[in-house]
Amino acid sequence: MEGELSLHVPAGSAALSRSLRAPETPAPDEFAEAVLAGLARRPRSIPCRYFYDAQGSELFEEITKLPEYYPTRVETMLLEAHRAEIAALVGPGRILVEFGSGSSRKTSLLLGALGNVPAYIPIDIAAESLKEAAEWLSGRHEGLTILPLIADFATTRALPKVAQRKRRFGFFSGSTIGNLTHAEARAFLANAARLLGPGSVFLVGVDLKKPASILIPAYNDSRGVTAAFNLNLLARINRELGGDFDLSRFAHHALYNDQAGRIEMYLVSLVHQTALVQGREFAFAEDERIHTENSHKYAADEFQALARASGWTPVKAWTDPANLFSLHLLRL
Ligand code: AVJ
Repeated sequence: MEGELSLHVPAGSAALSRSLRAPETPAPDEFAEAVLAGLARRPRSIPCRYFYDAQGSELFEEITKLPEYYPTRVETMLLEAHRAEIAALVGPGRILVEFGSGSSRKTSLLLGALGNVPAYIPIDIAAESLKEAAEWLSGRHEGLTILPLIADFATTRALPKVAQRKRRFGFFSGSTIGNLTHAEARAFLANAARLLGPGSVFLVGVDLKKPASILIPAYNDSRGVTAAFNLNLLARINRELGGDFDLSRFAHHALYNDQAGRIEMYLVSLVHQTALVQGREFAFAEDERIHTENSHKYAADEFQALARASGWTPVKAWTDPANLFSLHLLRL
């Protein structure tokens, strides 16, 4: 396979390797290019993966603890309730590959139930989170081989060589798939199928469609943590790209787009103003907005149709009694 990473870990050893940086990993100035291009286009938009610098990752962890933000809590509850059944369906001895692993807190539940896991490969763009997560996990799962991969999960084209020795079990939690459009989600699932390979299984956490009266508060919480998370994108531009955004003159805005079945987040300019980024000036009209995130919601059968269209066969789905969140087990 071309562009394949090779890494050798002695069989059966307790190894916490250094993170591997995938060849596809965005270069540091990719952030600058994405911001400059995003602010120049109409409508303005910046990809949501840039939320996750060290401070953004911390703010996201805070979001997951908010009373209004049900996804993390409900998904964790579903994993706790069904992990034994999931483990039985997945079977022992598979290498666990996690896409957009973040803090890996939910993974620990799966690892406990799975028992024999030859290696765990967390893939995330946030190098700091990966490091912290690997340390936290290695303290809880003695002898587990952890091979962190710093990469954008959406563009990862190869796994470390060691991952090809055993069958794979993919895990994509938190409804991160919701950040992708339907077309992108299909492409991602098809790429994951190629990456994980024949005989693999895939567990995907997907946020369900529900009334906007529940969705909106989840993305516009009363403590303003989601607002701080969104605004941190401008703070990050100021820190890393010599920006001079006045954060007090932008507001967080979240809406539910019923037609598209998704939450959309924006940063809205409260006044007519200009901002500098790497010496380039951008003018904002009052009420002009920067699109910063989509978070698509799927009915369970909608997601299963998408999975089928990408080559996967749904095995089983689990939902909570209030129908807030779903876990889908797929096989190739
Ligand atoms: C991490 C993408 C799943 O869409 O719910 C939380 C990110 N944005 N609050 C989501 C997020 C605002 C979250 N995902």
